[in-house]
Amino acid sequence: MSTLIADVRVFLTAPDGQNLLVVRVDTNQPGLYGLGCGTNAYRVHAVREMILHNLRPLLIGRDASRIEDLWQLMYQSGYWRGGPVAGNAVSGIDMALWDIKAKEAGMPLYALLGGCCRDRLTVYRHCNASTREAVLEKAEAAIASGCRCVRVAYTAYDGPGESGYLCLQDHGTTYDPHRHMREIVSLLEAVRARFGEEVGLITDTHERLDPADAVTLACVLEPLHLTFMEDPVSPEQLAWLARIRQRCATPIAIGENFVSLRDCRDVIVNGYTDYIRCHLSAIGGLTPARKLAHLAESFGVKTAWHGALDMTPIALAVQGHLGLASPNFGIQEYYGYSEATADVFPGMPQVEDGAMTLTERPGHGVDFDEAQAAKYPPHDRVAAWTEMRLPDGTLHTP
Ligand code: GCO
Ligand code: MG
Repeated sequence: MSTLIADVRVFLTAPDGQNLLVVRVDTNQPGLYGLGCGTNAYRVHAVREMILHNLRPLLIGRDASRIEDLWQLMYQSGYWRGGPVAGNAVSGIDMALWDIKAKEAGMPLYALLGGCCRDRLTVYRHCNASTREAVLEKAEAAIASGCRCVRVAYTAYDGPGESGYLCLQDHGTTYDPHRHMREIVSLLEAVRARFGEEVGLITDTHERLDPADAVTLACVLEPLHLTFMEDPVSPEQLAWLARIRQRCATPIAIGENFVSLRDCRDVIVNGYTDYIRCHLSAIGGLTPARKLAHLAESFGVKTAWHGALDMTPIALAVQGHLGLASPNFGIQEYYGYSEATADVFPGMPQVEDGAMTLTERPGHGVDFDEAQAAKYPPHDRVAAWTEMRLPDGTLHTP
């Protein structure tokens, strides 16, 4: 008997403060369901509406085993294709369908994807703080726990007499790009000097700099032998990556805010990046991510999928399974979720000795506790960090 899609449900929850979106696809087989992540933390309601009003009616009664066909059907069913929201909606369903298929096969997802080609999924940890000492302390703790690679940044610089923030991500109001360049170089030098060449170093430029400044920074950082410099330019300015390549050997990682496979394809085939790091819950899920991993492999590019807190542990697990089965896995971003998130997502990935581990259960291995999730309702807070301004008040578009 075919496994048919019986229902598609959507759950919103915010156990770590970020809005998360979980998709549950039920089947006509008793007890067989799949879970996926369709999180776009800033647009969860729009994604939910699209799933419930457009994709659910499209999918009910269809054969759940035909993942590729259903992906194509969902992708083109609204005539205008692509973009965030639609990409998130498709991602949530797609991951759930892979979960169902692996459960039916009785295999952990990585086995279905071709099996392990490595023993460990090396992670990098975030060591962000507002002072150099605090960053060094965090890096020390991460390294002592077995972590072999750290991503360092000032989240804010609010020392005495300072009028604003040197802010790379959160909590900020004012952003001074040139100060960012100066401060990040000396911070990275300090971390390198303290921990030596054995430790991998990452910095996230977060598309904050003008492209010409990003070229300069990449050149200045060359002697520090970074694992990578992340997102030096925005998706609108990808052509500038060519200049970085011409000028220096600092490795580049890009892609967390790409929503089109065309953006990824161009940076891969042009040799603009060393790592591709999309948000699997935005690009359409595992189906396109597998294709991307294969494309990247054939061009000598590694994966470093986006692993921030604005995605569920389901997406993190799916990335992990893909990483285990991809010869060109590079490194996995890992923030670390709270206890509250662990209660909502039993079986979520864990990190030990600098590596991420997954359960061996059939499927992606992460479950969803609806009652726990209901304790953390979603919110309508406006994201403050995307309204960052230059010292003269100009809105600074990341
Ligand atoms: C990262 C990212 C994130 C993003 C966040 C936006 O490298 O992990 O830059 O921290 O800022 O995902 O919501
Ligand atoms: Mg980033």
